[in-house]
Amino acid sequence: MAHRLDPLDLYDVRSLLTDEERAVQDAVGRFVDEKVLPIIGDAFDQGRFPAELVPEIAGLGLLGATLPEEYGCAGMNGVSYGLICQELERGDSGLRSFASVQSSLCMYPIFAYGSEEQKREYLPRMAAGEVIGCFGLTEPHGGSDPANMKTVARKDGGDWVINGAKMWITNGNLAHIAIVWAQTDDGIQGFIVPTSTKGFAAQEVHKKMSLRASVTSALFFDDVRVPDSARLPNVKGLKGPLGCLNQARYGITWGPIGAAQACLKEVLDYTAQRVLFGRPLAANQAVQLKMADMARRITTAQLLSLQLGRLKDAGRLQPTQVSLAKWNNVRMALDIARECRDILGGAGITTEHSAIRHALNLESVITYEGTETVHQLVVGRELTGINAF
Ligand code: TGC
Ligand code: FAD
Repeated sequence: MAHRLDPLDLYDVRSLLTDEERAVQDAVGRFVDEKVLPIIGDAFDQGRFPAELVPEIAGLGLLGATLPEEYGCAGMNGVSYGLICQELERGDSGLRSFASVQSSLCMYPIFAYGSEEQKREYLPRMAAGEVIGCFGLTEPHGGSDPANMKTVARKDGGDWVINGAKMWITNGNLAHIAIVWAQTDDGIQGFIVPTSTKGFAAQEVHKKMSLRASVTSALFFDDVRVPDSARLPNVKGLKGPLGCLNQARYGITWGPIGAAQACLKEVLDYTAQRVLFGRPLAANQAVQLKMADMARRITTAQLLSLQLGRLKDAGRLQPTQVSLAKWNNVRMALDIARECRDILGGAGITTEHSAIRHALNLESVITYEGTETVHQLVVGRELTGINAF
């Protein structure tokens, strides 16, 4: 047989990366192999975020990786950020969530909308993992329609007084600061709220069957008073939070590729070893068809995200393009993880193998950062010019 291709990269997408991008992928990949994979099944079982990994994640420059070095960040390009997400999610979606929220939803708005003082105060310590952030946009009455938020910030002299609640907030109980989006007389505005502020409370969500190695919380604001210097001065309106989501969703198009690759690798190994009816499971046409179809879908997703990254680095990324890739790539990974769970048979139902953990995690990933339906409707609106929300 001719030279065997890499089953997890059939189109040699890696050859389209620069040396620097490949070095980033290798460094994060080593970290995931050595530090994440040995512990993550147990962390998921225990419903525990592996906080002990944060110093090394920060040490590798993975927090706020695309922001400039003058703020203590690594100054990488968008493709490198994507590869970071892909490798972290090959470990677990919860770990990638942690990095997405810290980087795209907390450091990015401070960088893009904050004052110089805010950038200098927070970004270096956030890059170092000393200050952890969370991002409060979703509210209990309906996350898909954030324009209808009820949380309000009222001006009181030189201060702002915030009242309301946020729901399903990643890192909520870990965070030192919350980026809080609230309705004001002047439209939606963002505030950097230290979680030690009087009137702020975070309550962890329990009984989760998904993203168990990640902290998810409800946030409550009861007359939370912050000075005007806590307000992000350079944006007003929904485009503030949606601009952050654009960054995070871009990374999320890459992450599930890693989860799908982990699942496919697992079933390639398993079906080669498992002998049924006198031959390896992998020798059955029905099984090969399924695995070939997984490789097809992974390859398509890889090329989609890489082109998205090149557009991002050229400053030409459009939100609709991100929506299409978030929809395609998360759906691809969720379906593959479920199919891999099936191929593993009974062995697929425990966290000794990763497929069920990835499948359960991806049930959150397909809902957060805009549900699959929301992204389909964004693409539909682009095609027709008609808003069907
Ligand atoms: P519309 O009222 O038309 O637009 C408002 C303004 O925003 C601008 N805009 C965007 N800007 C940047 N990026 C985007 N993706 C943008 N989409 C819209 C738009 O140009 C406009 O600007 P301006 O200057 O004219 O005021 O709003 P819309 O009709 O586009 O939005 C509707 C809809 C449904 C798409 C939007 O509300 C939406 O995306 N809903 C879903 C909400 C969502 O995704 N929430 C996620 C919460 S965070 C989270 O889930 C974190 S999980 C993290 C983890 O653990 O990894
Ligand atoms: P809803 O908006 O109530 O939607 C319910 C259903 O209705 C969905 O299937 C949706 O697709 C569908 N639907 C909605 N509108 C329409 C329509 N017009 N037409 C047809 N169908 C429609 N949010 C944050 O702000 N910060 C975070 O850090 C964060 N982390 C999260 C972590 C986890 C683990 C989870 C699960 C969620 C997180 N979220 C976070 C919230 C997430 O963004 C929301 O769950 C998501 O936006 C959907 O909102 P919802 O859950 O209120 O569902």
